[in-house]
Amino acid sequence: MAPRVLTCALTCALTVLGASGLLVDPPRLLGELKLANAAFVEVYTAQRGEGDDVARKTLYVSSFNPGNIIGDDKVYYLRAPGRQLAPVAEWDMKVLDHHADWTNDICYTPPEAVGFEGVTVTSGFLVPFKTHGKLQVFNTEVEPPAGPYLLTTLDTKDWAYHRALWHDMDGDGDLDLSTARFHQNSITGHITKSFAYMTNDGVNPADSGRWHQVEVIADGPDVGFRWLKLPSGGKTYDVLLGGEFWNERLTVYWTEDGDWSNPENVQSRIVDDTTGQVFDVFYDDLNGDGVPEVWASCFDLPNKNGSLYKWTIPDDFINGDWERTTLDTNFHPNSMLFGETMSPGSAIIFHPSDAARDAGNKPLILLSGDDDGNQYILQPVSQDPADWTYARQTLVETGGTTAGQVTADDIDGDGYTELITAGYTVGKVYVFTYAP
Ligand SMILES: [Ca+2]
Ligand SMILES: [Ca+2]
Ligand SMILES: [Ca+2]
Ligand SMILES: [Ca+2]
Repeated sequence: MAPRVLTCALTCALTVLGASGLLVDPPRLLGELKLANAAFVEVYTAQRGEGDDVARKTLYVSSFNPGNIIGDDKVYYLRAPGRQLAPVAEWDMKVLDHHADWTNDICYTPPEAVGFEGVTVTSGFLVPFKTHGKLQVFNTEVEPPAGPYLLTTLDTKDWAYHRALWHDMDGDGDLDLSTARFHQNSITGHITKSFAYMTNDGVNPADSGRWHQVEVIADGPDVGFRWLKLPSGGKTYDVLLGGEFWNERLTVYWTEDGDWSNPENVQSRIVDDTTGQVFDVFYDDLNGDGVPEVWASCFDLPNKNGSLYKWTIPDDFINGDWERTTLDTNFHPNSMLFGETMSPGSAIIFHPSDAARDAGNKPLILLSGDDDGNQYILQPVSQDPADWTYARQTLVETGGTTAGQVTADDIDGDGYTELITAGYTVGKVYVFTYAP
């Protein structure tokens, strides 16, 4: 079924709002690619390699299927997608990996981390046969990419990994691999949460080194997290922002000297424990005042209602008030026979064009409804930094139970942004452009 791009009601509403000249016309569909269980999508522009920015971009798509009980959930990649926009339907996706169960975020790995540029593929989930997650690093400087190099060889239980960010955790100058993870006891159902890092001792992952693990926070960040620099008392701190799914709270963690190697030195503050489940957390300047906000997609499980919130970070993140604003609400997931569902999900900010960014306009938000099967564009109705009102456009109705992740990038370098979104249940990747 073709996606219905903007329902009539919304189009009419937009026409009215468009008269103010503030809202941008929706992007046009460039094409759809059939790809079974397409889940997470990312585009990274390599620092190293031949050619211009367009040539050095790679699209990654991960997938998972509860029916693949012997574990062949694939991760795909496509070099220079912007050179192949016509037609999208014939994109020849190559397999990056088929060694992991239930692959999740595909995270960027900078050359300064381990000597080569690449990606880290995270994996693992709750469902039977998919509980043994991994952190696998690939060298994408070579074709085909080399790997996987497994950095979780010393795991002592099955962990589900959703994000892995390179960050110097012990202050020695080497980037370590920080990650949030969780484990469910198969008998009691109890969930163990763990924020940890894999220690970079200068051993190249390709040399089969065993990267030893340090658990930094027990019972804390488990899925989504970000690294921030925030001020308090005239000092800038290295801050871990945790979107805690199982604990249903937004939390900040810090140490006095930025050394995370001793868990006893970690301090914390709960920012908000009234959000419900936090699907993911973000850090961007949404209102164009030059100061980033924290924002998150959250789901109130008892009331089956999803919301997108932002928090204004106080001048003193430890002692000040974090003011919350609801950017949008009333997201309602489809139900499933087995397991809980939620909405909304992943998101990214973008400008429709370089011209809009250069003009200093507020960014738009591309948001996945996840288990409501849709994807949305949230557009600020005003350029006033004090106005947090957004108009919601439905970009895609996949027609299936669950949509996937979303990303935005000018993949062909023409100055207009492309939106790339996954339809998980229907097995499709959609590509839109703001180019006329
Ligand atoms: Ca280090
Ligand atoms: Ca080190
Ligand atoms: Ca701001
Ligand atoms: Ca473009």
